[in-house]
Amino acid sequence: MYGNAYISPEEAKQMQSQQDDPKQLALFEARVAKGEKVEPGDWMPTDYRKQLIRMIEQHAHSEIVGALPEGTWITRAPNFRRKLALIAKVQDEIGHGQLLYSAAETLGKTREQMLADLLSGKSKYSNVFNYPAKTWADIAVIGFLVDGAAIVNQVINSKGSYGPYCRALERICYEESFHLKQGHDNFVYLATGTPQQRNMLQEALNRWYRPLLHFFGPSDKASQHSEKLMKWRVKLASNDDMRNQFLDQYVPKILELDLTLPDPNLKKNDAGIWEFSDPDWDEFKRVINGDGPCNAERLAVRRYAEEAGRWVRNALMRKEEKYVVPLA
Ligand code: BYC
Repeated sequence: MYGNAYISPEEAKQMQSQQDDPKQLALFEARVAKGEKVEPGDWMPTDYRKQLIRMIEQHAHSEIVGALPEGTWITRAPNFRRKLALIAKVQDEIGHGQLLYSAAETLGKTREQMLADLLSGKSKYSNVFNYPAKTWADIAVIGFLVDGAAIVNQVINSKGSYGPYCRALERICYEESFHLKQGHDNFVYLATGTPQQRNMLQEALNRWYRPLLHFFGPSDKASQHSEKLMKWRVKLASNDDMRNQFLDQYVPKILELDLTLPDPNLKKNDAGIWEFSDPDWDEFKRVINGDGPCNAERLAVRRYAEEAGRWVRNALMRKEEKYVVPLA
């Protein structure tokens, strides 16, 4: 998938020393404009490399932190079938993290450094995973709507210019489509269940509405990176366009189940654009900068996992150790 194209941080620095050559930049931009894929050994502007590391790394962190709210429900799933599906989904999310860390490593940042930056709070991860999954209905909302939102974003990003990220995303999207099916099944089951199940789902939906609007990032006017990322075809749709696409696909599916969304101003205007009340962008900023309801808890669990898994990594990294041949 990555063509064994691991680039060390030193190699990446050397490649960056040529960044200011305007001829190289013009050639690069012409290639990207034609829709060609950029591969790890190719010349790329320093900022392209930096932006991709930032974005892919944040995405990888989102997958492994994103497994936590659902992971806590594995032991409490309402039946064996739901438990099996949830175990498989959580395992997939961790696998997505692996794929994405590998894709980011092709740009010259080591996995150890990425994880250190996650644990120190330097790197961000998706806002949505800093909220609690209070009831089983939150698992239905995550599986249907968070995964639905992720698919909108990832299908678009998978057509982008950086080969290793796109290839990782293509595979991730296949798996996400199964997640969406199980989330939809769970969501519809609760929506058509007892009044208690419906209430539980409605309450979860009310809790997730704003974080879901935040998921696609700040409005286009406030987005810092979109302009450059779109010029370099890393992003092929703006934050507002992706948010609109998501609302277009999912609001009708929610309303047809006689559920409501907690915003009286949510409506599609004559131009086909969804309008909504201010989703509290201050809350978004607080949450992505470490001050959401579960940020401290999520990082504490990751720190514990890092510590508890250290002996395994050490054992695997001892090159001089002879392999033990299994008896079977
Ligand atoms: N959360 O200039 P902007 C999953 C930050 S996992 C946190 O618009 P950009 C799943 C942004 O980083 C799928 N931070 O940024 C897993 C920037 O801060 P910095 C997760 C956010 O990059 C397990 C600042 O705000 N998906 O589905 O042009 C179980 C300004 O933003 C967020 C991805 O990671 C946010 N939501 O566009 C279940 C998708 N939004 O870095 C499910 C990959 C913005 O300057 N990422 N920020 O400090 C992207 O597509 C883009 O990065 C975004 C933002 C559209 C999210």
